[in-house]
Amino acid sequence: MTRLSQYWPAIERVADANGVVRLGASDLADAHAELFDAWLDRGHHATMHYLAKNRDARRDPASRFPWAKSVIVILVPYSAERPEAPEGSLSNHVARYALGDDYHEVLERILRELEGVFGEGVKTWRYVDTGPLSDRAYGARSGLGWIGRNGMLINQELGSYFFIGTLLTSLENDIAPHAVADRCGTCTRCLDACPTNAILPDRTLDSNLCISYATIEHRGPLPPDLPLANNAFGCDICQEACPWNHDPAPTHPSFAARDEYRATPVTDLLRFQQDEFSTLFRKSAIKRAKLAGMRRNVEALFDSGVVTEGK
Ligand code: B12
Repeated sequence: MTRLSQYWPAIERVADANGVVRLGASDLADAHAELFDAWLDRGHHATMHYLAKNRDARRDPASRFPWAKSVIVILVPYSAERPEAPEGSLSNHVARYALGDDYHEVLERILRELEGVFGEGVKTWRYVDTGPLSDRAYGARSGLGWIGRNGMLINQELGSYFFIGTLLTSLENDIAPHAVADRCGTCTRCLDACPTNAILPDRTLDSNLCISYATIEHRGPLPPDLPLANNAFGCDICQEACPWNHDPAPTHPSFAARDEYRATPVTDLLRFQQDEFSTLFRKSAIKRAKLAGMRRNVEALFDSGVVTEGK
């Protein structure tokens, strides 16, 4: 068997059993690779230098995996609701995607289950964020949504509060994507809401200005005069403003908001030792910011008067 459609019913079954809410497939062309190159050339990746590596593989994934012919794309929803919590709780200051388990591990596990559908002779490669490949570009190409004005892959029924996982396969793609229209229309709510004007007219963003980048990826002192709004880790402002997020899908169980984050005042992080940090953020994406980064972010919330007690 050499075509994806022959495995599709089994893939759909396994995906469904693992909490995947949308499934799609496409060929390997990334029709927008030039947009990525321009983004890098303008320095909009800030200090995320890893993104500038393997440009050839990004333009043509088959240059790295000569057997690769198609990509399967999965969407898995995270918590669209912030849990009820006392003022000053950690959960009030963390982006929704990080309220539960680390998505890298969860989506890897799901993609591994999907690989189990194929027998000997079918080659596959899993990507969750990890490779020179735009998850959103393939999500759009698979017909799972459109690239919104805020840069997010938006699905008409789900909104944008979901993760994307991709699986390269050696099978020919014969699953036809249904065409998806751009439904942002003339809406500019995300642009108007972003307090740092990080979103650019070509639907990419300047990471140097993005609160998500500053609070998660940036090392060292925060750029002066960059307002963090309410955020100690990540930022959802451009998604909160989006009208397509008003009726989101139920959360995958692994991404349910952790109770400990409601019970922990965000200012506790100022006094945390490394072992306390590692315990609270075990299997959590928040580990990426490191203890020093989280302390820096909470200090900034104090300095701007967003958090006033607990220092
Ligand atoms: C680096 C990175 C970041 C950086 C830079 C973000 C950015 N917008 O470029 C920072 C740290 C700021 C960041 C923040 C966030 N991230 Co992030 N991030 C990534 C990562 C690792 C690479 C993105 C990248 O290459 N950016 C460069 C730009 C140029 O590429 P791109 O965003 O993929 O855009 C391509 C498509 O838009 C494509 N395209 C395809 N078709 C079309 C059609 C049209 C008309 C247009 C204009 C473009 C277009 O062109 C671009 C180039 O190929 C991806 C995982 C991955 N490997 O893809 C996750 C990813 C994009 N992030 C994700 C998430 C959840 C977030 C946050 C919501 C987290 C948070 N709450 O703080 C924010 C959202 C900020 C935002 N509005 O984008 C999800 C997005 C899911 C979704 N529904 O879209 C991803 C896919 C991770 C995942 N596996 O689920 N992120």
